[in-house]
Amino acid sequence: ANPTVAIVGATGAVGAEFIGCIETRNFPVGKLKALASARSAGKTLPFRGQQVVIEELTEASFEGVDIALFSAGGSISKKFAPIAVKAGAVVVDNSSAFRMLEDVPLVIPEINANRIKDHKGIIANPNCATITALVPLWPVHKKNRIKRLIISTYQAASGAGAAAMAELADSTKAYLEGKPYEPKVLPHPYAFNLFSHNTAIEETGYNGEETKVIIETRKIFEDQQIAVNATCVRVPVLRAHSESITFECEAPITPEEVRALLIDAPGVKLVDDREKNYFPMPIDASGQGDVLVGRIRKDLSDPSGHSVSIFVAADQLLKGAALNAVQIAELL
Ligand code: A2P
Ligand code: 11C
Repeated sequence: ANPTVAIVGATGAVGAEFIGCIETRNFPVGKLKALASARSAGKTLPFRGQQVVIEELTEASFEGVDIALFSAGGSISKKFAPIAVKAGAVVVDNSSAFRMLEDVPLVIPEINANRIKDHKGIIANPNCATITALVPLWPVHKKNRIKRLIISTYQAASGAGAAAMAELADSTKAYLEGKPYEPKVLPHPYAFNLFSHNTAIEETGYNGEETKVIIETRKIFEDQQIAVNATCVRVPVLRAHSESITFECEAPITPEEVRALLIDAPGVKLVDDREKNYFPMPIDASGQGDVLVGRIRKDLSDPSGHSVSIFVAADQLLKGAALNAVQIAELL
């Protein structure tokens, strides 16, 4: 029989995309359980032409569930993912709660699908900024080890949830109408502005998002020596993250070699038209599943010829979150 699938956080920005990906990819589902907070219980959402009644997430929610896709925040995952596993479900968790645990695979299917089989009930979906960078870097790393990586991100509202997307729209409207707007979700004015990522700054001087990119890269590439520097910034874009990436390889590498490695790489689409000045843009990345890659060029600050710079964009809610999780579920 087809599996019973639970969506934890079904009313959220990622939750809606879990359901969208299940529909568009024809993921076989016997029964869909939509779980959210008590605030949403009793409301309905559409699934394959029918209305599914949203249930309140409780400790009893996972009876009979085969696969549970979680995206309701780290504390909900911490409490309820072990309960789901105990009830017999396999959890694909989109939060950061379990990513760095040794017995939890951290999976990007294009890179390390082979790790899925090691799971003990929970498989972690990486951070969206990590996924967006690593999908195009993996074919390079496999061929010519990347020893150093510098990443600057331009991250969309969706990474902070549906309420942050609404805040971007509402505050922009207020700004254009000359009305005051008090930020409720993000810590700074969002309309016509950008700011350092809203996660807390740690002792290192790096914020939580930057630290995730650094440590998740090492775990996914299974390379503890790779040197990573990240600067993560929130920009007023709705749902696709962009990133400027410079990487230094162990052996010399040319932009042409990088292009050849990426042209047929899974999950990658080259958008690199110098004549038309047409490169990856979040508006093009939105709503599709590939990481767009362009601006492939020599890093002129490294005359030794070991370094290349690229610019990438990917839908944060799809490849950055829901699509990656559903791809993992498909492999399960
Ligand atoms: P709800 O809509 O009922 O609050 P986003 O990432 O877009 O902010 O969405 C967060 C998701 O997590 C929503 O589906 C939200 O449901 C869900 N959620 C938040 N708190 C809880 C909770 N205590 N129990 C279950 N689901 C929760
Ligand atoms: C953002 N990447 O864009 C974050 C959202 O660790 O999964 C997801 C945080 C995480 O703000």
